[in-house]
Amino acid sequence: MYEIKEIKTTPFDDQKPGTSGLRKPVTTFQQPHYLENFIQSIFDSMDGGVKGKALVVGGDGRFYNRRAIQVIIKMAAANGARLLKIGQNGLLSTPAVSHIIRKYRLYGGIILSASHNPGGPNGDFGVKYNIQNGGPAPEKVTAKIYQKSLEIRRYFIAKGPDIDLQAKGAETKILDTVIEIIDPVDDYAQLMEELFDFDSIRDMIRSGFTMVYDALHAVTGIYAREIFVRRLGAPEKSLRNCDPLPDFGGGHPDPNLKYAAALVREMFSDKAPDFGAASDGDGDRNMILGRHFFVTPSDSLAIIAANVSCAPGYRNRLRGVARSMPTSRAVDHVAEDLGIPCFETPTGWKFFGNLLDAGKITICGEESFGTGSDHIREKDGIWAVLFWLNMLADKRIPVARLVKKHWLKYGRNYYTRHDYEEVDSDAAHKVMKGLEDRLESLRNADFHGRKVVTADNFCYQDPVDGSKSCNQGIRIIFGDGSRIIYRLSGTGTKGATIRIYIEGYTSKKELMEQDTQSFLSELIRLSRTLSKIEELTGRKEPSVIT
Ligand code: VG1
Ligand code: CO
Repeated sequence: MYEIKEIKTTPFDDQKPGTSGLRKPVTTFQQPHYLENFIQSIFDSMDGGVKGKALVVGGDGRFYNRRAIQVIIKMAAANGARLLKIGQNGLLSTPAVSHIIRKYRLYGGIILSASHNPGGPNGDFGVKYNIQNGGPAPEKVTAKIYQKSLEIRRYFIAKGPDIDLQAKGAETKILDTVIEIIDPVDDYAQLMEELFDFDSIRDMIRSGFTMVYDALHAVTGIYAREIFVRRLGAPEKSLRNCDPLPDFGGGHPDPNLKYAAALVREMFSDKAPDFGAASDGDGDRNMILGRHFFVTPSDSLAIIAANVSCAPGYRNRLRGVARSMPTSRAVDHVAEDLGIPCFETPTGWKFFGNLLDAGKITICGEESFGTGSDHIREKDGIWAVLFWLNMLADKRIPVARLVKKHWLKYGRNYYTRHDYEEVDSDAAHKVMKGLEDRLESLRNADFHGRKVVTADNFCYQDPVDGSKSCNQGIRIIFGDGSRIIYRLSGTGTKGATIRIYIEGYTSKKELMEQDTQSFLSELIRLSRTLSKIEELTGRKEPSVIT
C-alpha cells in the first residue's frame, strides 16, 4: 500500500534552529519541501539516520499540526524508523514528550509547536527536536541539523493513505515502521501523581479552596481536565479555555500579564478565587497568581526551591539549583542559605540538560515563565501549578502571604522585563553593538552612587562537558545587587525583539511592597539611555512589560 519515494530538493538557507527549535510563519512552512527538508535534516543528523530508531511525535494542536504529523510519519517510515509513538489527535505537550522519551527509552522526539506564538493560517508554526535524555537538542546537535539542511539534495517519503490519528491504542504499520497512537495524558498524569501529594491537594479543594486554570485554548486543556478535575476533584468550572483550538481562539497562548488578560482580570476582581494559573501553547510555561497577586516567575523558582520538601517527590533531595542568566537572583539567596550550588546558564532550557543529567541540580527555571526539575528535561507548566497547589495544601496560607514571608526572610528581588517587539533588525543589532562597544567605559562607572561592578557579554562554559556558548547577553551588574541585561530574542519570527531585563534588590521591610515599575524606575531610565534605544529604534516605550 505504501511506496518509498525519493524526492529531489534544494536547500533553504533559513533553517537554523533558534532558542527553541525552528520557528517560522505557517506560510513559510507551507512552501513546497520546506518542512520535508528540515525533517530529513533531523534524520540525517542522527548517527546512522533514523533507521531502526524509535521516536515520539506530537504537537500543541495549532494549525498545520495534523498535516505536519502525517508528513513526519511517512518520512520516518520511508527512512526506516522502527517505532513512532504519536499522541492521539496529534496532541502532546512539550513536557509530556520529554517524559515519554525517557520513560520508554526512545531515541528522541519531535514536537510541533511555536510555543507561545499565535497560531492559525497567519500565525506561526515550529518544529523542535528533543534527544535521548528528553531535552531539547543541544547546540552541537542543532548545528549539525542546520549543516545538513544546507547540504540537502533529496528526502524520502512513503506515498500512501494518511494514518487515523484518532484511534487511540491502535497500532498500524507503514512499511517496517510501527505506528502507535497513544493517550497523550496518561503517562504524564501518572508521573505527576508520583511527585505530588494528590491526597492533600484533594483535601484542600474539598475544604473550599477555589482555583481557575486557563489553557488559553492550547494543549494543556486536556491535561488540566484529567489532572485538576478528574484526579484532584476541582469543579469543571475551574477550567477556562481548555479545548485546544488550531488558532487558540485568535489569542497569543502566552501566560503573562498581557496575553492572559482575562485570567488576570478575574484574579484581581472581587470574585477572585484563591489561586489562578495558565500555561502556554505547548504547555511548558506557567503563570501563577494568587487572589489579587501576581507571582513573578523568578520568585516562583525561589519559593519552590525554598519549600521543596512540601512535595513528596522532592523531600530532602535538593542537590542544587540553576537559573538562566537574565532570571532574577532570588533563587541565589535560597541556595546560599541552604548551602547548595546555584548555576547561571544562558537563556534556553537546553542549557540545563547537562546539569540535570549529571545530578548537579534538582530545580531550575527561567524568568520567562519557565520552571522545572529533574523529573523531565523540559520546563513544565502543569508541574509548576501542581507544585504551587502542593505548597498551598501543605501550608494552608494564601499565595500572597507565602510570597511575602519569603521576601521577609530572603529580601525581595524586584524584577521586570521590557520587550521591544518587531523592531527593525538592523536597528536592533546596532543597539547591541553600541552596548558592546561601550562595555569598557561602563566598567567602574558610577550612576548616582550606583557603581558598576561587572559589564560584559555573558559567556557560559558548561561545567559538565566544557563546551562554550558566548554572546549570550550584555550584563551590567551594580554593587548594590541590581542588574540591567540586554539580549535579542531567538524565538521571534518578525524583525527582531530586544529584551531588557531590570532587577533591583532590597532587604528593607519597609520597601518590600512597592510597585515594581516605580521601585525600578531609575534603573529603567538608565537602561534606556545606556542603550540609546529610542534614538536607534524610534521606540519610546516597550511593547510588552512583565
Ligand atoms: C524565549 C525565552 C526563553 C525560553 C524560550 C523558549 O526565548 O526568553 O527563556 O527558553 O523563549 O520558550 P527568547 O530567545 O525569545 O528570549 V518556549 O515556551 O518557546 O519553548
Ligand atoms: Co512553550
